Amino acid sequence: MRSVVLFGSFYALLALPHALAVKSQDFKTCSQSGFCRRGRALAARAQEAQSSWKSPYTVDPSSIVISPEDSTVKAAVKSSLYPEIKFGLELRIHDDGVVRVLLDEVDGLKKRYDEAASWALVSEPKLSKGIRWAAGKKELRAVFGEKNDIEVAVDYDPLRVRLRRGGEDQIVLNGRGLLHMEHFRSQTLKETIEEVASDENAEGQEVLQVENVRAWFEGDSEDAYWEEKFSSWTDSKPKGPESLSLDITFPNHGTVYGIPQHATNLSLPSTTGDSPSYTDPFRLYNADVFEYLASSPMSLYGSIPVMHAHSADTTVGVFNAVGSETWIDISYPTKKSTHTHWISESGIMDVFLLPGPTPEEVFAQYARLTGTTALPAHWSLGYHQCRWNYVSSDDVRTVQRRFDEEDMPVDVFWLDIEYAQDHKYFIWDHKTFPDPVEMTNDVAAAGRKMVVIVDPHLKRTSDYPVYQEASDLDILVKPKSGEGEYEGWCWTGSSSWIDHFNPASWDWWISKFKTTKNDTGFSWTESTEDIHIWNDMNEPSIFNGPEITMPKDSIHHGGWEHRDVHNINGMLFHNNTAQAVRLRSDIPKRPFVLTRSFFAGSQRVGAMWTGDNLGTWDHMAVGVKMVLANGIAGMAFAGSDVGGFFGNPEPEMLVRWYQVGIFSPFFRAHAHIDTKRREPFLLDEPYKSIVRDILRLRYAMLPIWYTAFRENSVTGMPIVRPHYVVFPQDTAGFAIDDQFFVGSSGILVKPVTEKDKTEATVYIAEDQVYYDYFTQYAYRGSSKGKHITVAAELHQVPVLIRGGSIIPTRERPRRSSPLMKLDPFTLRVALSKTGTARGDLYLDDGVTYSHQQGDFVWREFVAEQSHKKTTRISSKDLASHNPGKAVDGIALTTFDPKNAFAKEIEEVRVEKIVVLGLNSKPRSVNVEGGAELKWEFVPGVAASDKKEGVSSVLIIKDPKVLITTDWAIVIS
Ligand code: NBV
Repeated sequence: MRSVVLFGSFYALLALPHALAVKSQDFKTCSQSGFCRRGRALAARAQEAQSSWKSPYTVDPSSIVISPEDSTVKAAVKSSLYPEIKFGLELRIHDDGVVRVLLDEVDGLKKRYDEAASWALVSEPKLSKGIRWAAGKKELRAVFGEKNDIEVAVDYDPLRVRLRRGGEDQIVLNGRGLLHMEHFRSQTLKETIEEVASDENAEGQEVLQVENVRAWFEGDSEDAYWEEKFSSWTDSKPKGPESLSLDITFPNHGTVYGIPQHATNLSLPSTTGDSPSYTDPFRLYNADVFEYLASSPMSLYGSIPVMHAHSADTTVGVFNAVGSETWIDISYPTKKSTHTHWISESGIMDVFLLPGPTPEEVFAQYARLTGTTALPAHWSLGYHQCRWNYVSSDDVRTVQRRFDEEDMPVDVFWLDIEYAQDHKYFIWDHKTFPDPVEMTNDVAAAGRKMVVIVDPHLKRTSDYPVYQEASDLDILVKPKSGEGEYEGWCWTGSSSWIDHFNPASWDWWISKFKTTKNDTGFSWTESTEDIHIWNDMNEPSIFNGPEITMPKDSIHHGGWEHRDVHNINGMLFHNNTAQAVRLRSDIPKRPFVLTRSFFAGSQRVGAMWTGDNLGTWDHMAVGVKMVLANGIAGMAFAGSDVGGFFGNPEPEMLVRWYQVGIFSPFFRAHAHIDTKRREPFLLDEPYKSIVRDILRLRYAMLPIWYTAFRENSVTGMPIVRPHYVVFPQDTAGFAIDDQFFVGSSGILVKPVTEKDKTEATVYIAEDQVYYDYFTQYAYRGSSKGKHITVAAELHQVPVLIRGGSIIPTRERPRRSSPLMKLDPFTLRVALSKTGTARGDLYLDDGVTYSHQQGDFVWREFVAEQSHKKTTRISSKDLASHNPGKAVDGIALTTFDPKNAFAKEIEEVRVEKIVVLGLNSKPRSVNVEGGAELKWEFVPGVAASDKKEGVSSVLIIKDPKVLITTDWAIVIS
């Protein structure tokens, strides 16, 4: 158990490298969790029985009800083990081909939790019309999809659900017969059966047989059905056993990704089968795992039950909408198939089958279900400087001044828990922060923001209005008795937690963030609209709770146990906080709220980070993989603490970590309270100058990041894209998780995450030219895939531009990103081997929601070669050229390229165009129909050459064209 009393020595210990080790005894292994043990034992019995194993679950064909108008089908299911228990199966086909499979107990003794999907889904999905189901003797089938090539089949005996394409099974539920929905029972049921057995002979015989079958399927003891102990805690389990075991097989996919968050490879290692990589299943149970391991299937702070299954032919996905603790075993019986086994503690079965067949379509299908990342405030893509803690307003001002003196850009300064008096969030400690509003205004004067922490634990004291009001309103989580307030221990000492599942808490919580006085009691008048929020500890982390969290038998709104909603809990706190920040201003502004805990759907709310990583090379490397995995599951706005939270990174490590950070969607440096100060201006040379250049590179590339965020907000395509997403057919790249592309820009990055490196190996999947971003060296890939070696001295981060891309940047160093609003652009035209290129650029005011009314600029740049051996580079408005496609819900047919935002930036110029890989020195370069421009040509390797070497470079200085208007430049 953690203690907050031993502050000094406790923190000091954390900062020491030798003390860095996870306290694994604080967290359950599968064998210490009753339902996981039962689920795995079931799988072991099936494995042993091999072909004689048969699932006891069957569909009653006579019960099938097909409703053609809304494409659903319902059927009664029973288990031969418990013939008296009724289950209901329902299948729904959505209009985009996603199939939703639900199974619940009917008329049970109690109700299973069935609301997980309703928190995750953006809205109730639209169902497909007019699907024709055919109920045969052995199976029920429907064929659908745009090309009529998807088929869903429900086998009756045993129950099995199969999603098929091209006549082949893609996803199979219960194919291995591990489905088991533990029905609600009374603790005395077993005795009743035994009585029957001894009382009535003939029938008794039958009951005994059932008992034997039960033992064969379920095991012969009631393992942790009614109570469970872990360490010093007892879980009272008032509802008894109610777990759900489900096997999901991908018979034609040999690689699976997703189910964040775990510190592990992107391509998920096996946990069962022959020589598994891990011995425990992957666990999804939001947890504050102190000093987590850099490779482990253990739970971390967030859980997204989404998995991609991938092969060179197709990609499919599953979203298992369950909010309770879930363990997932993975094995690869062959190179081309995957077995997974999902074991959840409670809840109905509610599984969405995503048919793909490409990664892009799986992302779109999942995005239609749970939404995309809302387009964030532009400034939130800048650099965030955090530390536990900047100790006073003057400290904040000094840090800001030092950044300015050293010409280092930064957008946001953060305050951790020590700003708050006795950790009563919102309440400034006036001894150290006497002037919070003035301090924030000083930061805002340079276009910057502050982010201040608000944790979910409320100090239980009547002099804390936030707690007192919540207590008076009776909106706090209740203990297992269902009466009073659950009390636990956190930074604040004795604490209680708002029940964000209770709708009565929503408006009240929103009112706490108002910056003016209102009649709902406390409001945060000592705050401004330049203060945004950080939600930490929302798993929730509770120092004296089982596994450092809330007891599972605590009670939420509607009488649900915490066990049912644990993994959703953090998302609701995050969501309600983001709503509050959005609604505090008269003209709603995009909120920035960082969360540590998350669930499916959290992407709609804001950014996440990977929690308390360690200042080690391993943690730096795994952070990259974790950010990629989060993107696979929709949580695209992700990053890891730059520098590592624990420990004191040496300068080399810190430099490398900044190189990782600038290529993360969320870019924040953070450090534990007992670490040495390590703001980049404190570094000695040459490190300081190297980091300054790294920060400036992030700022120069903000147009690329913002354009990638825009695309993600519309399509769900990840912001940082692993290899398989970009080259789904290249089997050699399926396991690559240490290099990635930034959006659709064509920027390929391979950060260095090892000590003493001077070179890096980058995998190129295609027969294309790739240019070094800094040296313009042209590398050649191969259609068979090729590894190239690139220079990676400490000041060099391997960044390549894929031939065929046009990269917009803004290269004037500024103090913060809002100050770049009117800065000119540079376009890097990286010609493909056939002499073409394209790129796009999205811009808007970055703050309000006016882009949803059409106030934005979306340009496409194209380089083409004409027959006369001229290269024409043009810019056109992309929005009005894409009628029918929606940007954030706007029908682009009504788009006005001269909208209010476009007018604000109408004078913004393109100040430089750099063309890489031209064949020869041009004779002339001019704006189409206009005068000759100023240009310079350095000969070198051409894009169409076979050889490698520094490419030819044409620099057009001040091409006299604007960013918002159509133009063409002709190079002949
Ligand atoms: O609020 C203090 C820290 C915070 O700095 C960190 O980023 C969080 O992940 N917080 C955890 C609480 C405890 C850390 C030991």
